[in-house]
Amino acid sequence: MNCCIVGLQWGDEGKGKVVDILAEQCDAVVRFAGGANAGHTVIIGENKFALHLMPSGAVRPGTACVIGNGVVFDPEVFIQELEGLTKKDISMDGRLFISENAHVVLRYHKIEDGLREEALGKNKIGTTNRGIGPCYADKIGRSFAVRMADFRDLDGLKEKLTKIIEYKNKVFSALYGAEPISVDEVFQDCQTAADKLLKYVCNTTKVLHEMIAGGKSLLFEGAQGALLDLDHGTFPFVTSSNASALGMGPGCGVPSKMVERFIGVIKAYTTRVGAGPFPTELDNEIGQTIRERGNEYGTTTGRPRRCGWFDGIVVRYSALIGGINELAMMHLDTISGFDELKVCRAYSIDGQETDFFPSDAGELAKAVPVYETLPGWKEDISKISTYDELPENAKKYIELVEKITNVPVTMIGKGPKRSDIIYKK
Ligand code: 2SA
Ligand code: MG
Repeated sequence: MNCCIVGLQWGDEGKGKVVDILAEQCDAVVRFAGGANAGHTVIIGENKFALHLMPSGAVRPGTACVIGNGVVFDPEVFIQELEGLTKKDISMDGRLFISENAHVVLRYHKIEDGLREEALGKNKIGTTNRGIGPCYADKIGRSFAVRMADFRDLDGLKEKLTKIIEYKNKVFSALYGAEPISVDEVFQDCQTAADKLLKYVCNTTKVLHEMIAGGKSLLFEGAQGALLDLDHGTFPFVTSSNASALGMGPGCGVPSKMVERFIGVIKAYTTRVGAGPFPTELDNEIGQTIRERGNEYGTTTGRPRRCGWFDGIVVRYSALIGGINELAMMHLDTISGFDELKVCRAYSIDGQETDFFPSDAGELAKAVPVYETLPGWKEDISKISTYDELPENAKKYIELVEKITNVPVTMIGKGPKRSDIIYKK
């Protein structure tokens, strides 16, 4: 059975943990979108792994890890992650496959990311500064793209880089007065990457279809969340990939009809990092309490995350476009202890009530949430292991989420560890 796990909010829903749990039953974990902007935290025993590019399956010794063509690959970050795993005696040899068609994030992409954000000033997107947008822009533009396969011909790559960097230097200097980038430095990065990584570079589409034909089960791991999807999220406050489940097919070459389970990961509340509209945001003490209790700070950049009530309109929409048939609700423990809890079940936009997520960020910015208020619970749920033992009000909260989103909740997170999970039939 193949399964795809994606975030249904603005990222950081706790996908890493859900992937880690389900990876036990799978032969391979596949990344299909995003890059080193992602941050997946997996806690195993005393070890905490903060992974960015490496599929979360890496922490399980027998699991194959595949990085699909849709990922923008940052060799510098990846080599660090690889070495970090080696230090913990985790070897990737024989089980790591990197797509030859994945585009490479190079230092000029990161520089460009910073320059563009600076130029936008107060209108900036609030990117992670990992070169994601500029690298995807080069991919779509085609003329200046570098892919993993280019590492096989370093002379050819040097020639290509010379042209690319000549162009970039002209543009960066004219537009931003930036210092020139050295071809040699970028080329050296590529040489190091080729040395350490070429043995893993291959046709991952072929690898995946051979695995499927051999009866293996695959787990497709999304990065970020559906609302950060370039086409279906809150543009322009999005990332530059198809971060929703819709990105799976194009990002790895496996059609979604080969996947039976689409699991959408949600938090019991909502968070967002970076700029952009966020209707249920709590810019107050409640939001601050959620941030502290939930440790809501970015894994990649350490930025404090904006926090708010659960938004049913967001999740219903992202479940719909993703073909989601199960929800995994994380961080339920974080909202224990409140007198009452609110869940957004509609938006009021210019006095009109709607229950469909607006596709325009300007419209969304005007949305006033229409809430349903529920009583909270005071019990500590971290020691509970079955659904039946949950406080009645927690069950009512979960049932309301199911009712608004039209998707059943099958897993509930009640703490950071792998074992901190409750299953609901
Ligand atoms: P980018 O860097 O071009 O992809 O940024 C564009 C927008 O996408 C948001 N974004 C994210 N939002 C939540 N989590 C992400 N990953 C890290 C994490 C973020 C971090 O797991 O915590 O550490 O700060 C992530 N990656 C991108 C970003 O905030 C912009 O709004
Ligand atoms: Mg994250």
